[in-house]
Amino acid sequence: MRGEDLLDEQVYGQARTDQFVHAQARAAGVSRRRFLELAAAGAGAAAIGGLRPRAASAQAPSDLIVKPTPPEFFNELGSNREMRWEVMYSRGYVVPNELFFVRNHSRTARLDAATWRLRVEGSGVEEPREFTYDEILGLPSVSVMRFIECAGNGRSFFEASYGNKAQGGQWKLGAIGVAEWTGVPLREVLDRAGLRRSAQDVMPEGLDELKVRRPMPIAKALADDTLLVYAMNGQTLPMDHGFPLRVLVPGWIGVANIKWVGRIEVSEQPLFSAWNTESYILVGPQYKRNPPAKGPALTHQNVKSAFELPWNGEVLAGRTLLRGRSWSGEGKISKVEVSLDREITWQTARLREPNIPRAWVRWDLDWDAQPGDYSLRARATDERGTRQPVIVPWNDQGYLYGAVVKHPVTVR
Ligand SMILES: Nc1nc2c(c(=O)[nH]1)N[C@H]1C(S)=C(S)[C@@H](COP(=O)(O)O)O[C@H]1N2
Ligand SMILES: [Mo]
Repeated sequence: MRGEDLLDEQVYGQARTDQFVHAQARAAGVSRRRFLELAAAGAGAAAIGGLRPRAASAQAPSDLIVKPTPPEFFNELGSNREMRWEVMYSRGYVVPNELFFVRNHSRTARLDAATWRLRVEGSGVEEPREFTYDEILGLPSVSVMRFIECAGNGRSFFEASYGNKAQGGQWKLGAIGVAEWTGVPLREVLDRAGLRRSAQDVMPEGLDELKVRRPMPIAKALADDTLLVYAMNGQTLPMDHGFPLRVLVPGWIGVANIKWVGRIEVSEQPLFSAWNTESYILVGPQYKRNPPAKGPALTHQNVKSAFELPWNGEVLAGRTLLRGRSWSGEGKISKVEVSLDREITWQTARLREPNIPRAWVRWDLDWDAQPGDYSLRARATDERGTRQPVIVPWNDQGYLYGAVVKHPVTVR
């Protein structure tokens, strides 16, 4: 199969599943049919070492995140901090590091760059090797503007659509940020370890307590903008965002962007972890099981929009600029429409440059705001023609809520 085909979510998921099933069956001497039965009975994941996520040990909340996260900037959700969208009102293109959301499966790892090493190994490379921090800083580098967005961003809105809460942190829309990321193309490092043409999957692993790791196909690993990042908005990568080094996988779900990376496994075989079999997969009536994963593995983020306004907040009556941002994991935004009257009419918002693919576009609309209660709507269309729908199919873990959000505000 050609590499690019694997960038398609369905093709990737199915290809990997088939390979895995065959390999397991062959190795274990069981028939493919028997293997599928086992997997369906839940034995599949248990048969593969270390697939189940361990629970994070209890920590004092103050110990979970290093940077200050005052309530004016952030909503607190356990070990995570959600950016409040009103802090972006009238700001520039990027989210300053101090305001960038934090999503930690356990807690921020405190690493020392002097002793830190990056190990690149596995059947997909000829010469496994280690890199020091200085060696990484000495490699060719690039800077790109891209978003990082949690797959669970918008999860809380499943409740309004379905009357049930999806499992996981109840984010509104603040689990996203755009920054200028500076680092070394992952390709440069893989090449220096003697990347084999037969390499299939690349799995970066974090040095945090849970060793968070998740594979990507080689085609994505070799993309020009898939980076090993050491600077964020021109500053040394902050601890909470993965110091000394994190992965940037543009357009893909947040968890692909492994923080505190210490090891990269390159394999000629499909790779699996808890984060592409147990979580960050789609489980629900509309999705098929995909052994050893419980459902199709997520790849790209979808199309979303947010107003630069407080949630359930107040706006002063009179002429104002209604502002927001829209983004897509699959390309530039081509159109944004806003409804002030509960979807009776839609107006086209003005898009403001820059409009960078897999980052976001800022937009605005003149509004002569009259006193009253409003439920504002924004819907974006990306360059592939994907428009935000009215409703998205249910999935138990509440990923990829891309439907139009009803944003309550009061004008006084
Ligand atoms: N090692 C490691 N990498 C990680 C995580 C983690 O818990 N551990 N969280 C992931 C998730 S789920 C998201 S959404 C992004 C969040 O990046 P940020 O905290 O820099 O905003 O990091 C990803 N990388
Ligand atoms: Mo995430």
